Amino acid sequence: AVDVVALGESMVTFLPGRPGRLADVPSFERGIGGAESNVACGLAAAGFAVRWVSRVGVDGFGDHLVETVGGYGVDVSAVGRDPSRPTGVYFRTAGERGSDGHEVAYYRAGSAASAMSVENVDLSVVRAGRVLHLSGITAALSSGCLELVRELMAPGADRPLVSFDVNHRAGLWRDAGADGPRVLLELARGADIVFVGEDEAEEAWGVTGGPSEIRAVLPEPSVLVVKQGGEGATAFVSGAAEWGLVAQFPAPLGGLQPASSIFVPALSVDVVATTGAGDAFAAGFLAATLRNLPLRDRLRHGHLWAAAVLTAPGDLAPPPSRAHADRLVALGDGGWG
Ligand code: KDG
Repeated sequence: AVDVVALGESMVTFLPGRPGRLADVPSFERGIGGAESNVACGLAAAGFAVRWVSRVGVDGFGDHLVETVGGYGVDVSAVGRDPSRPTGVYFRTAGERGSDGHEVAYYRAGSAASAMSVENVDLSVVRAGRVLHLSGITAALSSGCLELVRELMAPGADRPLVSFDVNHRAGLWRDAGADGPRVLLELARGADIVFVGEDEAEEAWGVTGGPSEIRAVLPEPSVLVVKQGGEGATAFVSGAAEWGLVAQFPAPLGGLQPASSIFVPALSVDVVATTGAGDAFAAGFLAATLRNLPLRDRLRHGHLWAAAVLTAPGDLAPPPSRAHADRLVALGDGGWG
């Protein structure tokens, strides 16, 4: 049985050999990135059965993505190849996403993945896991991708639990000429577990009042996780709909109370690069969800997995071992915040 299926575009990434403006960086190191495959790789590295669904070109970068993601133990058998479109790549500078001087240059317009659609993706393969992880990036890639995401999220007996990371990428929506914030809100409202950054919610929806105000505009998801950068994260779970989740998981949802919320502080670490940290957080939270851990521990696992990526230069870093993570989580509030 498949635990998690993640669908989305991945790219070969080029990480700067030194800090500075993109115009000044003379050499780059190759890595891989892509929000959804980052989640898939983390979960597979932790021993979960994970499938990544996407499309890549018939080119060396496509081979590299499939081989690398597959090397993490992710099932890549449903990744399609498109002979007429290239695999996307992107370059970036060092530092924090969103900070001054942080530059990202995508070369992904017209990529193989941006041409994903209900026609060339096998929906039953995507719906085959307990959890389907999607993000707002896919919705921004093309109208065909948006239709695919909408179709996958449509209510139905075969719909798995849908996890949705808002991942607002203003540049992509600008290129698409579409109203990103409106679409992202619509999609988030239809998901079961939603991840959103406090800064993202402000940028996309103009919500400035923190987690409770974000919950007020997004009351539908059974689980809403608001990431508050270096401060921590707040999770909200809701009553009626939340009990729908119980049917998906074998044991009672330990520790979840209807209509409750919990804040857990982040770990304080020396940040090397923030890219991929949100994906690692989502992977850690989902890993703990699949293990039916209490809500507080789900947030703690999210923070632990994020810390591993924050302290590495690339988009990906091996998650902590389960035994190690469980020991740290068990320290509780006294040893945590
Ligand atoms: O979350 C990290 C991603 O942003 C990065 O891997 C690239 O998928 C990517 C994107 O579209 O920004």
